[in-house]
Amino acid sequence: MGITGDMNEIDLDTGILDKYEDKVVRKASNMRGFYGDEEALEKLIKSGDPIIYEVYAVPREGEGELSYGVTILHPGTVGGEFYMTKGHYHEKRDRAEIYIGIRGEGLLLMQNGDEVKWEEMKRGTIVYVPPFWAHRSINTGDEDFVFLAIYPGDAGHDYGTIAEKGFAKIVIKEGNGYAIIDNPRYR
Ligand code: M6P
Ligand code: ZN
Repeated sequence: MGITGDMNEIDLDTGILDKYEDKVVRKASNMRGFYGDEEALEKLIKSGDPIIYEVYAVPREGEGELSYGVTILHPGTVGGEFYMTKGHYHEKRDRAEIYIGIRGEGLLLMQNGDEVKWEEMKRGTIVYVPPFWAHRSINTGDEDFVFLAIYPGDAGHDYGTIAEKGFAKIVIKEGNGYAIIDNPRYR
């Protein structure tokens, strides 16, 4: 890790960034309140508190700039719900984002008010998250789901709205695949 210049390199097979300035690690204990089955989450925390996901970012926070980062979302479930990111709106709601799939498979769940949509992602998938849409990624596979995200430097992360209300849909394991169902806890 160190201060990066304007050039960087990503290993397109692993998603590993040569240089990054911010590393965020979210363990099971950082995800309290985000899963329907709170008991299952506490059990997971007690059994070693595994890392759910890691973000390696190069932030450029000024207006007009772009930030980017790689997220490595590990495989697993909590009470039937797949491992996922917290998800957020942008503090500046009118800021968009682009996701590029690198490895593994997952979903990008998006929400604007009560309206929900999603896209499947794998290596090479590009998804445009329009302004005003909250976004959460979900690992629906059995290996790491890795993607690159690029977003306006001044977008900011608003986690509060999602932490309070959740997404209107949750993604659960069903057989060898997944099902997207109404979130019974959605407010
Ligand atoms: C993507 C981007 C980042 C975000 C990360 C993890 O890389 O959208 O801005 O931080 O995913 O998601 P979250 O911040 O919702 O935990
Ligand atoms: Zn974002």
